[in-house]
Formats: sequence, structure tokens, C-alpha cells
Amino acid sequence: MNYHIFTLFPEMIEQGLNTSIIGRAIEKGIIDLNLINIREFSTNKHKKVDDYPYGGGAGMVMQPEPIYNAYKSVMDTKVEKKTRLIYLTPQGKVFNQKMAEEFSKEESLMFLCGHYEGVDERVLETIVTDYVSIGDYVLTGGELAVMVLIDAISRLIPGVLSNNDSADYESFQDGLLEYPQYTRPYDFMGKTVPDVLISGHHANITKWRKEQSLSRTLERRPDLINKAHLTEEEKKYLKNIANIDDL
Ligand code: 6GU
Repeated sequence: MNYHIFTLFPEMIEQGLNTSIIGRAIEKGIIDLNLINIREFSTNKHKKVDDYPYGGGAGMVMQPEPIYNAYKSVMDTKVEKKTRLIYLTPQGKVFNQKMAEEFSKEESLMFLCGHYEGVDERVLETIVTDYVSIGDYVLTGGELAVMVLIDAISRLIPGVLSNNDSADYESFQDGLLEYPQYTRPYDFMGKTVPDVLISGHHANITKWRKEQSLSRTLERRPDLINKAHLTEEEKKYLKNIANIDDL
């Protein structure tokens, strides 16, 4: 996977993604980060990239030419025509696991991080294919958001996670929250590990974990229950612990 990121703060993204699992995937060559500093494509002698908004109002707006020139340089030399360009904005579609899966199947992706009060609408209309938000709150720029997307997308690419981690991922696939985990010591401040986990009875452990996933999802994220694909047995369990008739 080749990521091309247009930003005014490449060092922020570099620092954020060069550690831990994603950093290792970059080292291994499974993913490649191409950070493009929009400022380098300014044709202004002061390397200016923003200006006052037409019509007045607070803040500055990023000008279209530096962004378009940066985009052109990548399009002409590094990517295929059909490559998607994702603009990070609170006005976008809210990112979720399904979108991460869809993006992870692409060969390369481009991202545009905005700053200031926004980006001139004309360049967005010209180059953007997808508008994506990471939630209903406002950030100062798209850099943190693009790191969130790249982390979530990259862990789905074969070879990025170890086999161990991948197996973990499968159990989250059903749209429920994870069951609680425990490790040593057996006794922490008087709290002991649930008996079933040290019983060695694998069928019981699997059943307990599924029930924990279900009850935890019902309690913490009831909105996910309706979307999850539940078996009749799972629905029956939830009906027993809640008072839900219409699952
Ligand atoms: Cl993608 N960008 C900015 N600037 N703010 C956001 C966001 C993105 N998603 C939520 N808030």
C-alpha cells in the first residue's frame, strides 16, 4: 500500500506513524508513506499557501494552486489515474471499520489535510473523490485524522499484524465489543481472574467470552446491538439479561 499525504505538517505525521506496528510495516516495506509538503508547491516568493476569504469572515483559507500543483506532481509520476483522494474534514462521512476494510483493498491512496478555516472549494471539487470525518467534533487540522485512518487501514493489510494479532481481529469482526482480558498475576489487589479462564475447559471459555462480549456491548454500546448479526442463541442470551423483546 502506498500512501501519499498532502499536508503543511509532514513531520507531525512522520513522527506519529513511524513508531510501533505501523513503523515496523513501513520498515518491512509492506506500506510506504510519501509525505508531500504543500508549502513546497507554493509559487509565491514567501512560500505563502493561504489568503483571506472572499466575502470576509474569520481566519484564512488555503489557496488552490499549491494543493493542485502538489497533487499534479504525484499524479504525473507516482500513481494510477483511478487513485482515490480522501479529504479529511468534519463535513465528511464518519469513518468506520467497514470503510477501513474498503480502503485497505486499494493499491494506493492519497490524503489531503486541510488547515486554517478551510480549503478553497474549487480545488476540492477538482481533485477530491472521498470526504471523510473521524467524528462529530472539530480538530485544528486533518493530520491527526489521517493518522487515525492510516492506522485503522494498515492493520487490515496482510503482513502488518502478526498472526497472533490477526486472530484477535477476527473475533471483533462480528460487530460486538471485545470480551475482557486478564494476565498474571492471578490476584491483583484482591481481585482474582474469573474461574472459567483457568478451568482449561475451552468450550466453556468460548461461551463465557461470547456472553461477555454480548453483555458488554449491550451495556456500553447498545447502538451496536441492532447492527450486529446475532444467532438465535445470542439473542436469547440478551433477552435473558435485558428485557428486550424485539432484537
Ligand atoms: Cl477529518 N478533520 C478536521 N479538521 N476535524 C475533524 C475531522 C477531520 N473529523 C472530525 N473532526
